[in-house]
Amino acid sequence: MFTVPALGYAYDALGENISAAIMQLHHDKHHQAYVDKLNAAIATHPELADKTVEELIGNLEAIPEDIRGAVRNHGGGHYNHSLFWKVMSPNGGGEPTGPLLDAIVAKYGSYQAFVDEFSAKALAVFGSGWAWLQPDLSIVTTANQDVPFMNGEPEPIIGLDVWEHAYYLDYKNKRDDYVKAFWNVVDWNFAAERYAQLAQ
Ligand code: MN3
Repeated sequence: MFTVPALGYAYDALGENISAAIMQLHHDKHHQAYVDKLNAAIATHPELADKTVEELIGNLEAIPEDIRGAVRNHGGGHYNHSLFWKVMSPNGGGEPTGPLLDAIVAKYGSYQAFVDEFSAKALAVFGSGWAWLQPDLSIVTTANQDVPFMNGEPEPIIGLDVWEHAYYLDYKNKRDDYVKAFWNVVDWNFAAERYAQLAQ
């Protein structure tokens, strides 16, 4: 049985960037719903019960057709949100350091140029989806709860949820203000660790 991982910080820890009301709803209700529906799908195929979420969504062709859509949507939702909670931190913000910063500057010219490009792509997602920083430092977007990892790509370093449920309570229709606030809470230490693990 899959479970929603603990946040690792208080609901109100991200301050005005993302309110406690959003964090509680997003973590306790939305993420829980993905987990519940993933569990319900897997319960119909006990042979999959021992698989990790990475094993499930990383090999969707192997999933029985009758639950493939559910595993893609709800397994993706579980994987993506589990990462998202770790990408943010009350001690986040600022700029990356070390090899990750060097690589970002080498590719984009500056940290700010990277932020601008990532933000523009996140704002351009039509409807619900995500923006991702991949280990090769490309910036890609997906619809719904898809993640490039589903298509044989490496796991992402960071991801930004641009579903309305991630920001509507605080920002209404102003996704751009939410994306700006996201940079204030990105945990670049976590991202640097993932980059060290996942690059190459
Ligand atoms: Mn979400």
